[in-house]
Amino acid sequence: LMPASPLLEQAEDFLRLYHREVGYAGGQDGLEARLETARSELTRTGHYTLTPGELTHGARVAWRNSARCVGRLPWRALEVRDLRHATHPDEVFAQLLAHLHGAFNGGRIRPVISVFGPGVRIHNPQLIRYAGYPRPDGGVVGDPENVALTDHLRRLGWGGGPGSPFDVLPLAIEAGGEVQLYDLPAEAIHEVPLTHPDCPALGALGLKWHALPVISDMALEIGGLDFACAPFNGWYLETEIAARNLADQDRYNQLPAVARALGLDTSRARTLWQDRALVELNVAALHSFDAAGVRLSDHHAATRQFVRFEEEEARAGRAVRGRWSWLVPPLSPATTPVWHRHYEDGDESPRFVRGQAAWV
Ligand code: HEM
Ligand code: NRG
Repeated sequence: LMPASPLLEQAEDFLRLYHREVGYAGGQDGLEARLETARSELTRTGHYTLTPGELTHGARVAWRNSARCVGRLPWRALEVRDLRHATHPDEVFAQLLAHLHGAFNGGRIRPVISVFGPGVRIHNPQLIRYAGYPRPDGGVVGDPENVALTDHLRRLGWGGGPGSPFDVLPLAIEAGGEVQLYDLPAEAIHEVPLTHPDCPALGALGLKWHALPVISDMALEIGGLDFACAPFNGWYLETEIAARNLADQDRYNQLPAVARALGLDTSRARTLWQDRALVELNVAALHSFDAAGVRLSDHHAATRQFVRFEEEEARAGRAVRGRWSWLVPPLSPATTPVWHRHYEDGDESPRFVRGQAAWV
């Protein structure tokens, strides 16, 4: 009899899940044989190795299990790049450029994840992030969310950018205990300037956002194994950019400027100038990404697709976990179907787990 080990148990759970959902050649015998190779590798080395097929399915299931993600319908289409051999920072950076290029795909964004080898970590929470520079008056030039990251990169030796509100930060890639900084070349960064279909003054505010959200601070956990560097992307939902990043008072805080561009009466909250500015900023984001040919979801389509995901999962006999407060969009929430539904939160493996920030 095997000594009970948590890693062995998690390995067996995942290999059984893989067999249920994908299947080993040879049916039940195939599963038993695979369990045996995993057990013997674990006994010999304290570790076991996922096959490329297991890694691919594990990453897709981690997306399917992401309770805070409203975009899960196409979970089977996630492209998984098996880069477990890559452990040198230069190689990691080159592969990240290839990831950005393939995922952007000329604007027809594809969901992609790159899974790197042991000892690799990216300090940036996303591959594309805008610097935040504190001003003497207590304000911030750029993205206030990234002030600590910006400071950390400076301490690692970054000289600083031109000082615009949208300076793209360099990447800090750690491998084998050593950290190196890399500037992203301009051709790796796609941005969309925001214009409004019938308010040119909104376009004149000089707002923009980057096309790709590539989350790089979450570990991918499959069958008890942790892949600390496994950056993934889908495409943006318009509310992420226009109802939060550009709108929140502790982010770019652009609603007052948008309201002025729209000529709204901002003297009292009761005119609903913030609400009206918010809607038009979201209209601008959808209009601009469409005009640029860059994929961007809207909260009505995305939430309807999420309900389809729930229906497909029910048909497959699987429970869907969800965190209501994250699934519900921050704009016109009660006009979307998820507002009216109940969700059970949960955290099943395979899953994505946020790592600790490198600077704390
Ligand atoms: C969270 C949409 C693809 C995994 C979210 C959020 C949105 C979203 C709106 C909430 C973000 C927030 O409020 O800050 C989408 C859309 C996708 C997509 C439209 C288009 C395909 C993916 C992919 C993965 C993924 C490909 C992983 C393979 C997650 C995870 C979270 C999340 C783990 C929680 C992040 C956190 O805790 O900060 N997604 N997503 N999503 N998504 Fe998706
Ligand atoms: N709200 C964050 C991004 C979080 C993840 N969102 C996605 N993920 N769409 C922001 O930068 O605004 N994705 O993998 O597509």
